[in-house]
Amino acid sequence: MSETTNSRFTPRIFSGIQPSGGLTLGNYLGALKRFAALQGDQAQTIYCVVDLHAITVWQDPETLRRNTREATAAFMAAGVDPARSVLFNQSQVTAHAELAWLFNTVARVGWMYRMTQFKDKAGKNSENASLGLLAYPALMAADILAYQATAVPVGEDQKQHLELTRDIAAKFNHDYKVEHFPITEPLIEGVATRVMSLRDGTKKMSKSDPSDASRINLTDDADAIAQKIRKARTDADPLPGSIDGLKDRPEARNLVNIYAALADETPDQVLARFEGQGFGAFKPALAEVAVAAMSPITAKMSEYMADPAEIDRILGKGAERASEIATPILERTKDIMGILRSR
Ligand code: AQP
Repeated sequence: MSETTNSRFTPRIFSGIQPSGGLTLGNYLGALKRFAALQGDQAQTIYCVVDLHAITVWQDPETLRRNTREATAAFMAAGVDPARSVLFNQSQVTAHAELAWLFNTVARVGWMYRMTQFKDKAGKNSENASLGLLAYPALMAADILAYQATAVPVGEDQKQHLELTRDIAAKFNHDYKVEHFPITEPLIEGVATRVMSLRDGTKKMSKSDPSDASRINLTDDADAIAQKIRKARTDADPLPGSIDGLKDRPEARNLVNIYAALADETPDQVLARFEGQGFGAFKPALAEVAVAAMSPITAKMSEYMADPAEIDRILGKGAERASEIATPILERTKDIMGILRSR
C-alpha cells in the first residue's frame, strides 16, 4: 500500500508518554508542547499515558500510580485539553494489549533485536531483560494502529520504533491482502526533537538518567532550574553568530536549541543576540527564559495533583472515548485474521 492511500483513513494523531519517572524538559519540548499545538488542526488528537510500556522495566506500584497521575497533570498543564483531545492511560483500554498480542504474531524476532532502545535499556545482560522490553515496539504499534492513526508526533529517539510500526502495518496488510492499517507518518519537527543531557551533550535528556542534574524536571522550582542551568556542562569559547558554528560543541548547541525552543525562536535568531558572548552571559538569560516558560506549567501541575480523584475521572472518561474508537478496529482485525467469537 502506498502512503498516499492513507487518505482513505480518518486523519488521526496518536502519541504517548511513559510514566516511568517524572517528566522532563525533553518530554515537554519534544512531545507535550507539540501535542497541545496539534489540537484543533484537521485531525482528531488522541494522547495516552502508556503505563503498560513503563512496566517493561521495574516500577514500584505506588510510584507508578503517582507517576501516571502526574504525567496526566503534565499533559493538561502543557495545554492538552481533555475536551478537545482524547486523554487516558493505556491499560484502561484493553484493545492495546489485545492488538499487541496479534502483532506479536506478525512482527519478527529479528526486528525486535535490531531496536537500539532495546539494546540501550537491556544493556550487557539482555538475557535478563523482561520479554516485554523486547516486545515493546509491537505494543507501540498496537497503541497507534488501534486508532488507525495516520500521524504520530514523536522525538527523534522514537523514529526507529515508528518505522517498525509501519513495517507491522505493511506486513499485516500484505499477508491478509487488505488495506486495514494506514502506514503512519512520523511528525518529527522543530528544534527540540532531541533535547540532550545537561551533563553530556551526546546523551539524550532522559527521565531515568541516574543523575538528576542531567535534566530539568517539570516539577523543578525556579531555583532548581537556575542552578541546573548554571552547572550545565559547557566550554570556554564564545558563542558564534550561527548554529553551524556549533557543530562540534554538543553541549553549547543543546543549550542554544533549548533557548530557541522555549522562546519560539530559531537558533540563529538566538545566536544573533549572543554572538561573541560566553556562557557567563548566556546561562543567566537561558535560566530566565526557562523559568518564565516552565513555572506556569509546574504551578498548574501541582494544582491538578491536589485533586487526584478528578484526574482519575478524566482518565476514565478518556478511556471510554478511546475504547469506542479502538474496539471496532480491533474487532475488524480479528475478523480479518479469522478469530472466532461467539458471545
Ligand atoms: N530528550 C528528549 N528530547 C526530545 N524528545 C524527547 N522525548 C523523550 N525524551 C526526549 C519524547 O517524549 C515522548 C515520550 O517519551 P517516553 O517517555 O515514552 O519515552 P522515552 O523517549 O524513552 O523518554 P525518556 O525520558 O528517555 O524515558 P525513559 O528514561 O523511561 O526511557 C516521545 O515522543 C519522545 O520522543
